[in-house]
Amino acid sequence: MSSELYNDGPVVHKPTFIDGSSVEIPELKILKQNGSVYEGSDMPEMDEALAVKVYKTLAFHRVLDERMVASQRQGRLSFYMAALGEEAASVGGAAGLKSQDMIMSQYREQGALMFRGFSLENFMNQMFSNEKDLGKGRQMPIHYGSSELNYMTISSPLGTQIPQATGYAYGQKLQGLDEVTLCYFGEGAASEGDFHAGLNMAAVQEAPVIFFCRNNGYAISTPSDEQFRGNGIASRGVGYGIKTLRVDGNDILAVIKATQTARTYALKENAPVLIEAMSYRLGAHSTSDDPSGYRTREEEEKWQANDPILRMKNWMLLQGWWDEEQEKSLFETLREKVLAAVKVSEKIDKPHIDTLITDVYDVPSRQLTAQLEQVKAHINKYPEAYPFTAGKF
Ligand SMILES: Cc1ncc(C[n+]2csc(CCOP(=O)(O)OP(=O)(O)O)c2C)c(N)n1
Repeated sequence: MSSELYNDGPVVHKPTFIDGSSVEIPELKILKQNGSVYEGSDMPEMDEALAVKVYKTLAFHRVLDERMVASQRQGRLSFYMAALGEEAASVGGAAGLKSQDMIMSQYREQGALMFRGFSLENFMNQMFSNEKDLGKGRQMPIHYGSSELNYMTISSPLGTQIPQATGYAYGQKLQGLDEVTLCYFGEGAASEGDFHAGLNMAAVQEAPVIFFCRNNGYAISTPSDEQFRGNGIASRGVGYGIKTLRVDGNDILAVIKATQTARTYALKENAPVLIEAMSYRLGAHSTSDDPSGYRTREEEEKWQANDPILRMKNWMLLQGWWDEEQEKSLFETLREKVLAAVKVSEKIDKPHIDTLITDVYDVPSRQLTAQLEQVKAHINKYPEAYPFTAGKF
């Protein structure tokens, strides 16, 4: 292929810069904050049962976040990351997929896992690193994963899941499966080299992967105007030859519609899609952060008025699919359940010490086995210094 391919623009005879202002990126919006729908909107495929499931997932997300931030403040939990104000992006993304699709995420997309049915106990056991944790207590809280639910285990290094998602989707295509991979990341992570590798590879290898960027305005304390100077993340998709959609990330109907459309396109054309969901990180970056040091109350208040959960609730009320009575009882029940689950999970034993060396390799090496014996001898010598493990082996 030659460069003639893309010389379909006008010819000029003086040096002429092109810049972002020559590309306008529309933002898909379907639902207004008062619950009414913009005239002429294409609605997502969603019946009452799905809508109720989506709404209950959003509510669970809000309650879990509130309770776990509080638990961390009480010192019961080492760390937590809430997704306050951004719940529609992850829940809506998962609701636009089929259950066989793979999801690879960053760390603020627990809503997708909730939508897929990861149990309250599974969330708790991971956060409390106890012996029932599917990840055997090895990772920090919120690094969930579930092979049963096609949700790849989260890892901390930013952006690494992006080229991996491309590879996974390429494998799905080669096997002729009716599946796509959806890969979540933040606008900060999109500055990593892995973002560029992953998108270019997906375009060239024609992989059915949906790149789903949550643009919430901040990467910890870094505002997005210190992160990049282009027109968000969406403008980059065009440069890689990837079909791109920008969507209001606080509009659950728009997010579901965008994801459903992206899935259909990715499967039919064997090609990637980039979705940029515009939102705002209303809470702190994590329980180790305090945003009052780098942004204003006024800015936060403006976004509080855009609450995605309230927006969906208003729509559900107008549809006649929800009422205030159900609302009250749902939130009360959820709060009780989450609190009860904390009390159970925090008391469950830590994983057995032998699991320290399993899964490093397929079979523990001789060196690892010898090191474990040394650790055990040490603990036996100073049992009072190891309250969780002493006396267990
Ligand atoms: C490779 C790498 N660099 C730095 C970090 C530290 N870090 C953790 S989260 C974060 C900010 C990410 O921001 P963004 O991708 O916008 O997601 P958000 O937290 O806003 O949801 C950084 C810099 C990391 N985990 N990995």
